[in-house]
Amino acid sequence: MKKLFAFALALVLMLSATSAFALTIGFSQIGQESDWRTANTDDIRSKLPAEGWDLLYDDAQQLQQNQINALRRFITLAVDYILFTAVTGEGWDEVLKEVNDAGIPLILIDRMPVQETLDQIEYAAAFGGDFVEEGRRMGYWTARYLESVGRGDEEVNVVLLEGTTGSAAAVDRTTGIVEAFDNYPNLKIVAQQTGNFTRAEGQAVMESWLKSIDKIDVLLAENDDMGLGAIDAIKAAGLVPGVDIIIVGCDAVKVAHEAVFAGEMNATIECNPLYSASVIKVIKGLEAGEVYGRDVMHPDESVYDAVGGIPSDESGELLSILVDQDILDTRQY
Ligand code: GYE
Repeated sequence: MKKLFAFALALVLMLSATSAFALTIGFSQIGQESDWRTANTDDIRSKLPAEGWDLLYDDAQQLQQNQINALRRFITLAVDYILFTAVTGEGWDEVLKEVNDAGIPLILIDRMPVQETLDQIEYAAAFGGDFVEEGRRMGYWTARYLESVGRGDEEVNVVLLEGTTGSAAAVDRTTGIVEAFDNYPNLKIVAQQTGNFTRAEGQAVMESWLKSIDKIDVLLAENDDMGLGAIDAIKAAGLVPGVDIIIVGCDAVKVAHEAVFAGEMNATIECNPLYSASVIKVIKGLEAGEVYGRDVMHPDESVYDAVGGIPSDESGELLSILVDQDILDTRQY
C-alpha cells in the first residue's frame, strides 16, 4: 500500500513538473482570407497542443499592425517559441529585432518577410512554399495546355487576379508567371489587379473585367478562392467557366479539386498549407540542441487538372495529375 502511494505521488509530481515545463508557443497568423489559410490554421491549432504545448493564437485580420502587436505581446509573455507568417513582405525589421533581442527562437512559416529583412535577423528555421515556382507552373501549364488543344500559336488574352499586394505569395507568383510567359509571346496579360486572396474580391474584379475587356481567353488566379469567385462572375455573365474562359488557380484546396472535377476550373497548382509536422519536428530538435540552416524549406507540391499529363515546369518533366474520384475523395482540406 505504502509503495503504491509513493508511486502515485511520484507520478503526480512528474506530471505537474511536465506541465510546469510545457512549452508555450505564440502563433501570429495573418487572418482567415481563404480555404488555404483555414487549413493552415486548423493544422497548427490542432497538432501543436496535441504535443502537450500551450499555443497562443493571434488572428491579425490582415493588418500588419495587429501582427506587430501580437509579436510584442508574445515577447512580454516570454513565450518559448514564436511562429510567424508575414502578411506583407516589408516593415518587420524593428519588431523582429525585438524578438531576437528577447532571445525567443523564431520559426518562420508560409509568407516570408523580404530578403533584406531575412538577412538581418536570426531565425531558428523557415518553411514556406516556393511561390516563384508555383507562378512558373501556372504559366507553363497554361502555355502547354493551349498547345495540347491546338491553340499554341493563337494570340491569347490573359487576365491575372493577384493576391495581397506586397505579400511574398503574390509578388513571387506574379514573378514566376511573367518569367514563364516570357517564353510565349502570344500569351498577353491584358489586365492584372489584386483580389486580396478572397472569393468576394475575385468575383468583383472579374465582374468589372467582363464588362470592360472584349476578349478574355484565360484567367490566372493566384489562389483558388479568387478563381472560384471569378467563376461565379463568369456564370452570371452567361459564359461557361472552363470552356469559354480557361481558369487556372493556385493552392489545390478541396473546393478547387471539386471545380476541376466538374470542369469549371481547368487546373490548380498545389501549395501545401500543412506545416505542423515540420514545426513539431523542428521544435523537438531545437529542444534537443539541434541547429537548422537559414534556407527556406519547401514542401513537395504537384499540379492537378482535368486532363492529366500536361507538362507544368520549365523542363517539361513535371506532369499534371488528373483529378479523378479517388483524388477528390482523399483530399483532406
Ligand atoms: O495561397 C492563399 C492565402 O500565403 C501561400 O495565402 C499563402 C497564400 C495562399 O490566402 O490562399
